[in-house]
Amino acid sequence: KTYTVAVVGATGAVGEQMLKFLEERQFPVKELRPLSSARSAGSTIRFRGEDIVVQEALPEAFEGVDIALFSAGGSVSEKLAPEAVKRGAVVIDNTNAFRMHPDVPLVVPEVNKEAIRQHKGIIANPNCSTIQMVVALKPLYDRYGLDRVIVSTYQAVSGSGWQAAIELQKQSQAALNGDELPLQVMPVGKLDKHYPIAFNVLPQCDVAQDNGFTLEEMKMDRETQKIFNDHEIKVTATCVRVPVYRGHSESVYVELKKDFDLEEVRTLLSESSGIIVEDQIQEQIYPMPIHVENRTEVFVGRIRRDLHHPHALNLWVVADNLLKGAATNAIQIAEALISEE
Ligand code: 11C
Repeated sequence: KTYTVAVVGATGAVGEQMLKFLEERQFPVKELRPLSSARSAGSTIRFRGEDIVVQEALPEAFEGVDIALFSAGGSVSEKLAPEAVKRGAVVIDNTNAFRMHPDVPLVVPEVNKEAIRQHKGIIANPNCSTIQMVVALKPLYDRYGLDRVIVSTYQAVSGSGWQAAIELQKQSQAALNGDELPLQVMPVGKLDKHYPIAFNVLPQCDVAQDNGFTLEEMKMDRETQKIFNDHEIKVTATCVRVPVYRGHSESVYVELKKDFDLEEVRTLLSESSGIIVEDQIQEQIYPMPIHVENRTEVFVGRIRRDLHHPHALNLWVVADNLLKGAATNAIQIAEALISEE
């Protein structure tokens, strides 16, 4: 069987990777329909050696679509995902729009693939920072039980889209030339106040919440509980933007429910699907964003027993935020979906 697949946000940072990945994984595409805002409509994308014109994402564009991959921002998904579902498509949504909706499964295939079956037209792809963390936590959760997690992130600018990546480049050049820095996107494009990301770190990756956390930090807590279907897991996150183009890194402190053997932890992680362990600090071997670009796995290193808590360990987790953090996970969901048919 082959499928008509729409990609909404086809010209964006994640959309581009979705197209590339559909092609690389030989997803059974009968017709590809790249969709975008009116501004980018009319441009072309290349898919399987052909130039395909990008159409404006209007409700009618979903006629005959089997699977619609959305990555064009929450407001676009809110407006158009129901239109796609109405016309018979299954939506895999990469935005925050429906993730917490009780009828919408939130899926990381390595953790809760079976949740896909409960969909009522929309399946949500979690936030990039959550995805890579839960992939690393899953084997530990299954073997030892998970009590609490304290995570600090080091997030790449591409998480905010290509405009942010361009801003990092322009600011870096301007700073080295001693010129005034262009300030338009970071830390949060839609807010009025902007700070440099070049030669800086920004302790804000999304809008502020009333409790003093940012939305990105709250996503890491709530999404983790929903993906594991365990509302006892406690996640405290501090999300930070760093001047890296691609690849989110995370320092993760994990309190398990029982004691563990460190070698067993290394074996468990390295034998788990989607994880690569790079952990030889004496040899200076550990994951780094510069090494994970275009890789679909989650990389784990710096695995060490906590100095104080008897059941706690510390991990360093790195993944390509545009791939496993977004496009790869979405296509894996699509693959799992069609494998059920
Ligand atoms: C970032 N995690 O790096 C964000 C991007 O909820 O899907 C993805 C936002 C989301 O800024």
